[in-house]
Formats: sequence, C-alpha cells, structure tokens
Amino acid sequence: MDKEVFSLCFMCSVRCPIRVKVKDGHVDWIEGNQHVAGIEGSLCPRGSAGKSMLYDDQRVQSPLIRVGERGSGNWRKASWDEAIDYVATRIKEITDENGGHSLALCERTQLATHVSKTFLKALKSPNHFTHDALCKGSVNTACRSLFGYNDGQIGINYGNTKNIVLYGRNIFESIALKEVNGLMKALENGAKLTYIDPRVNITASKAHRYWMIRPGTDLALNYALIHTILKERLYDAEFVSKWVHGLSDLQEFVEEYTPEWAQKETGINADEIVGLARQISKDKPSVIFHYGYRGASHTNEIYMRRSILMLNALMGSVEAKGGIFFKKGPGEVGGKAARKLTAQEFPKIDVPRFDKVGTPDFPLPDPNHGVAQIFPHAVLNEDPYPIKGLIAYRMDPLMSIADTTQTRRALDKLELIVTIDINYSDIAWYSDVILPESTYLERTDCIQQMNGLKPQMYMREKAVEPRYDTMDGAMILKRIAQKLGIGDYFPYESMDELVDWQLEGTGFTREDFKKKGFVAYGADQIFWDKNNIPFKTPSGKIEFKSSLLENAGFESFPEYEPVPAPEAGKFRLVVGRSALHTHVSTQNVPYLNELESENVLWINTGKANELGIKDKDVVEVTSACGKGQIKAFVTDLIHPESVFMLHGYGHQAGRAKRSFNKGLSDALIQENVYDKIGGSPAYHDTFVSVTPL
Ligand SMILES: Nc1nc2c(c(=O)[nH]1)N[C@H]1C(S)=C(S)[C@@H](COP(=O)(O)OP(=O)(O)OC[C@H]3O[C@@H](n4cnc5c(=O)[nH]c(N)nc54)[C@H](O)[C@@H]3O)O[C@H]1N2
Ligand SMILES: Nc1nc2c(c(=O)[nH]1)N[C@H]1C(S)=C(S)[C@@H](COP(=O)(O)OP(=O)(O)OC[C@H]3O[C@@H](n4cnc5c(=O)[nH]c(N)nc54)[C@H](O)[C@@H]3O)O[C@H]1N2
Ligand code: SF4
Ligand SMILES: [Mo]
Repeated sequence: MDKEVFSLCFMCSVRCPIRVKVKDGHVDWIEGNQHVAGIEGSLCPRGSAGKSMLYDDQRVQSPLIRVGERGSGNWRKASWDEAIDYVATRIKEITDENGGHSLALCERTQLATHVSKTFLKALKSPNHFTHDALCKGSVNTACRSLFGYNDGQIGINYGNTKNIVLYGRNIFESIALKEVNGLMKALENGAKLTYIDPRVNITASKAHRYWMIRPGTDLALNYALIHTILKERLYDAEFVSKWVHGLSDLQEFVEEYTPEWAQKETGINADEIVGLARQISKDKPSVIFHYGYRGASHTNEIYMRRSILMLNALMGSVEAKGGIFFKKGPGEVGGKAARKLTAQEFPKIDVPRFDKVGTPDFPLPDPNHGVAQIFPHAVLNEDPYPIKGLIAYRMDPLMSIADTTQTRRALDKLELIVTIDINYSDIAWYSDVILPESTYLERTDCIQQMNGLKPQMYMREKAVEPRYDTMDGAMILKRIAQKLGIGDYFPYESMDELVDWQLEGTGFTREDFKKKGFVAYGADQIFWDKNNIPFKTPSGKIEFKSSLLENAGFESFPEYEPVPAPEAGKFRLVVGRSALHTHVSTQNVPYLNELESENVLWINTGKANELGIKDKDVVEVTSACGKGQIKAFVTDLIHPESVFMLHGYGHQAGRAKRSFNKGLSDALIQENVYDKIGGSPAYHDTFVSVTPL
C-alpha cells in the first residue's frame, strides 16, 4: 500500500520538514515539505540521501556487547532485554559506589534531549553535556552578554536583507536549507554579499566582495569597521542612543584601531574596510553581520563574536526586518508549548558539574549545555571528582573533541561506555555496549517546538517499520530507567503516548500534524516594537559594557592581542564542512560516500613549491599532539599561513567499510585548547608542519 508521511529530516541537526513517499512498506522518495515557507519541496544532498542511509546494511543491526579489547571490534549480539539489563546493572554498580555524578551523558542536542536530561537528573547527576560548546559556545555566551538572550533565541531574517557580511559562514556548503533559500531570495532581490575567509569556497564564489583575510584576525577587522562607523557617525543614532549601554567606552577603546592598523594585521586594504562601512550603513537597518557558528575558532572567540553583534546593534539591525530578531514563542499569541519531561520535580543535586560551568572557575558558559572539551581533562585529572561511566547518545567525543589521543586515554579510565547510535561510529566501536537507535525514517520522535517570527510545532512521524532490531532513543532510556527504579519519571509506554503527553494542554493533537506536517500558533510574523524590546540584561539594554563579563571578573574591552604568524615551515590548521556530508555521521552512507569519500589538505601553491609538494602527493601533517597522512590539494585559493581540511574523515570503525581509514581526522591533529571565557574550543589554534612522503 502507498502512503505519504510528513516528517523531519535528520541527515543533519537542522531537521528540515520533509514529505516521505512510501510504497509497499519501503521508502520510495523523500522531498522537502512543500507546505513550509522557505523549504517548498527542496532538500540538500544529504537529505536526498536519506534512503541510502536507511537501506545501508553497514549500520548497527542489533544491540551488541563487547567481547574483546575496547576498539578491537569483537562483539556478540544481544537481545534488548539482555543489553538493557547489562547496562542498568553496570550503571547501578557504578552510581551506588561513586554517586550519580560519576555517570555522564553526552549528546548532540535533539528532539529527545529532554528525555536524556530527565534520565540524568533522576540519577542525581549534573553531568549532561551537549555538542553546543564545540559548535558555538562562545557565540552563545556573547549573545547573552549583549542581549540577555542566547543564540538559540535569536534568528536571522535573510529573505529581507539588503546587505550581509559572512565571516567564514560558508552558507552555501555548510547548509541549513531555509537559510540558503532565504539568502538566495535576498540576492535575487539585489542584496549585497560580503564574504570573508582565508579560503575561497563556494560562498566566496557567490559573493560581491571577497576578502582573503589573514586567519584569526577577524576581530581586528571588526574593530576597524567599528572605528570607522563611530568616527564617521554611520550608525543608527536613534537606536543606539535608546538601547546601547557603553557606547562611549567602545568609542574610546576603538580609537587606536584604525583601518590602516587593521590592514597590517588582516591583510585587507584599509580603503576597502572604510568602503564596506560606508556602503553597508546606507542599507541599515536591513543588514546582517552574521555572528556565525565556526569560521574563526580561537581562544579570544568571545570578543570576536561580541564585536560582530555590536556591529548589528550599531546598524540598528536588531529586531529589524532583514536584520536579526528574537524568536517568539507560543506565549506571544496566548498559546502553550509542548510539555517536556524536564518540567518534573527532581532530587536536589549538590555537586558541581564535571566542567565546573556555573562555578567561579568557569562562570559564563551555558550550564544547559556544559563544555564538552573539558570532559577528557576532567576524567584524566579526576577533577572535580572521578567519573566512571559515559553514555554517548548521538555524539562522538573521539572525533568531535580535539586531540583524539587524549580523549581515548580518558575513555580508557572509564568503567563503562555505552553508545546509542545508528552507525558504527568511532565512539560506538570503542564502547562496551552499542544500543542501536532506529533511524529518523523508522521512528516517531518528540515534538519539535519551533520558535521564530511565527511560532510553530513540527513532528517527526515514523514512515516505515524498523529494518533491524533497533529501538527509539526515548524508549531505550525509559527501559534502562525502569530497571534502575526511576521509571516513574517516564510516564509513557510508546512514542505515540509520549507525544500525546507532550501535546496535552496545547490544544493540538497528533492528528493535526497529518495535514501539513506542522501546526502554527498564528498566521502573522511577529516583530517587537523597536521602542519596546525586552532585553534581558541587568540594564535592560544592549550591553557593550557587559555586566555578565565584568561581574565575573573579565573585561568588556580587552586590548587586542596580535595574532602570531606561524613559524617558518608551519601552518595554522583550519577546518570546515562539505555540502555532501554531516560532520562525522555520513561518510559511510553509500550515495554520499560515492560522491566524496576522502578529504584532502588544501595548501597554498607558493608554500607547496617551497616544500616540494605537488598536487595529489601524500603528505604527513604533524602537530604537537598527533600526526597523519593525507593527499595534498595544491591551490592558490588559500591564504599561505593556513592549510585546510574537511572535518569528519579518518574513521576507525572496521564495520563501516566504505569510510574506514579514508582520509585524515582533524581531531587527531588539533590540540584541545579553548576560549576560557566563552567556552568554545579553539580548533584553529593548532600549528602543523607538512612534509612530503
Ligand atoms: N553540509 C553540511 N552543512 C552543515 C553541517 C555539516 O556538517 N554539513 N553542519 C552544520 C553545523 S552544526 C554548523 S556549526 C555549521 C557550520 O557552518 P560554518 O560556520 O559556515 O562552518 P564551517 O563549514 O566550519 O566553515 C568554516 C569556514 O571558516 C573558514 N575560516 C577558517 N579560519 C577563519 C578565520 O580566521 N576567519 C574567517 N573569516 N574564516 C575562517 C574556513 O576556511 C571555512 O571555510 O554548518 C551546518 N551545516
Ligand atoms: N575536530 C573537530 N571537532 C568538531 C568540529 C570540527 O569542525 N572539528 N565541529 C564541531 C561542531 S560545529 C559540531 S555541531 C559537533 C558535532 O558533533 P557530533 O554530534 O559528535 O557529530 P555528528 O556527526 O553530528 O553526530 C554524531 C553521531 O550521531 C550519530 N547519529 C546520526 N543520526 C543519529 C540518530 O538518529 N540517532 C542516534 N542515536 N545517533 C545518530 C552519528 O552516527 C554520529 O556517530 O562537532 C564539533 N566538533
Ligand atoms: S539541511 Fe539537509 S540534511 Fe540537514 S535537515 Fe535539511 S535537508 Fe536534511
Ligand atoms: Mo555545529
């Protein structure tokens, strides 16, 4: 029998709305949900490959318990009853002896995150941590320092923008579909795009203005832009005088950071910097300085992200059409959000988090996410206490935290590693137990609350029955919880019941999602009155002079520290994504692997000639913490100070045969250093030497 199901893609975390056509119990076709504005049927390459992932036999097919050494790949099949019993028994032993806090759970934030948070809270462990700090920890902190809202509560109105500046935000390859479609619409309507990156990528090729910046110096560029905007009074005076706290402090601070000074630091011509400031101010407030995710990734990340947000405030583009806006929830229109299990009462936890976030040692990162890259340090040093067990749920610390060798040493100290995954990821391969989750096409999931200009809810609905002996994540955790005697926190027997529980009191039912795949609380876009924006900072204003930073003992405007050039023969290693893969997840998916199966090292032609490296030669890349081999891509399209590779390659799980040992893992080479204020890792603060073999 044929049917069509509205659901949510999960080939990456963006979760675009999709329509799945099913024939005789098989997925026949996947396309974007045509009812959703900004999607209208479109899908990215990874979304289109969902079927290839579903019908791939090289994913985990049943629960597995390790029989050989960790990482040796010797497994025995187990039934769900046995696997759940085994995991619950081991968790009980560990937490009875060492306390609930000796168990940690890491996860890439997803729809069932409220379930895993509940699991840890019920066990009295504060040690839930997500991918967030690895991705944009300092962006989150910077947003809170200026607006009192985190980055997740802020959106970008691409479709109506007139002028946009992207700092290494490689939007046409590091994709979120709605953003791409929105920006394309704006470009068709005449918007101007400036792209800044030490590397010429697809986004650079679509820009009106491209600057090959010296890697790591975006902050210097921004100080010069701010200098020019203030000196020439190019800012939105009305907005700034109403909302900005600390303008005169900023003015005094940027006095010395002239465009001529920035030219020396960044390599960007001073006249061009002035030219951008003048041009973009003509389009205010419908302009965007994109605060990004990754791009620059350095120990001073917090100040770089703050400087971008300040540029938006100076242009008055905050809560403006074609600028950045605060996301509106159902409460704005008298509606109710879906319930979360975390709203229950839990036992009090009286120990700090493993990463000390929220204590004077690490006051500013977001405790809802924690700081993942501290995990290896905390385990190895037993600081603040010994951690004995880890559940890795849709996150791979081995490939996603810098310095894999160090992370593996930390994992070796653990008594229990359990992975909930769909693939033979590197962390699954290194675990004691693998609990396979059903893929997104085989499972119904928790409700997606989508706050934005128009608050909505979406639902992931099962399209086909699971092909293998797999289970939904929220059911796996519930069953372990039952064995541990904390089952009462999980008041459902199936995913449908959990969704019904979430929807209680919202006025919507599961049936309502069947028509279009989503429900909307109202029809109109909501912008707040610009004279009445409820900033959540202590002053109620946009805090250039930040009480969040200063109360914690940090400066709002620390002096700029010049970015060192690499020593002779060395390069700054920078990394990024490809349009064809998601992080470390999809390299083994047949269709995607066929299109791109290996990463290469971009190296500047002049530098390659000096080193005697020719295109496609295999080279060795060496840092202070690791080394590996990779093919060279010799090109003029990269700044001579940096070399670049795609993230996500160099997998070590033997049963994922297509991706096994293909290319090189950036995490093996990168040092685990980070922004000690904002929380982001400094992935781009590793210097490497490159030698021909
Ligand atoms: N296809 C695909 N799309 C994705 C993802 C995916 O895995 N695959 N992941 C999603 C996620 S979670 C994220 S966080 C986003 C990431 O999206 P982006 O923030 O766009 O990140 P990257 O792909 O990491 O691209 C980083 C770019 O920054 C450049 N860069 C390096 N150093 C500097 C510097 O000093 N200054 C400047 N200006 N640029 C620099 C690099 O050369 C690279 O081109 O993508 C999202 N979209
Ligand atoms: N070295 C280095 N580290 C990085 C980055 C980098 O550029 N370089 N980028 C950082 C960024 S921006 C981010 S966002 C993070 C992402 O970090 P991660 O979350 O670790 O990476 P992902 O590839 O998104 O997903 C991890 C795991 O989820 C599994 N998975 C996929 N779908 C499902 C599912 O439906 N259920 C379950 N249970 N598992 C599933 C995949 O098989 C994979 O093993 O990495 C960060 N870490
Ligand atoms: S951006 Fe692509 S992979 Fe990610 S959810 Fe959307 S369609 Fe799927
Ligand atoms: Mo990310």
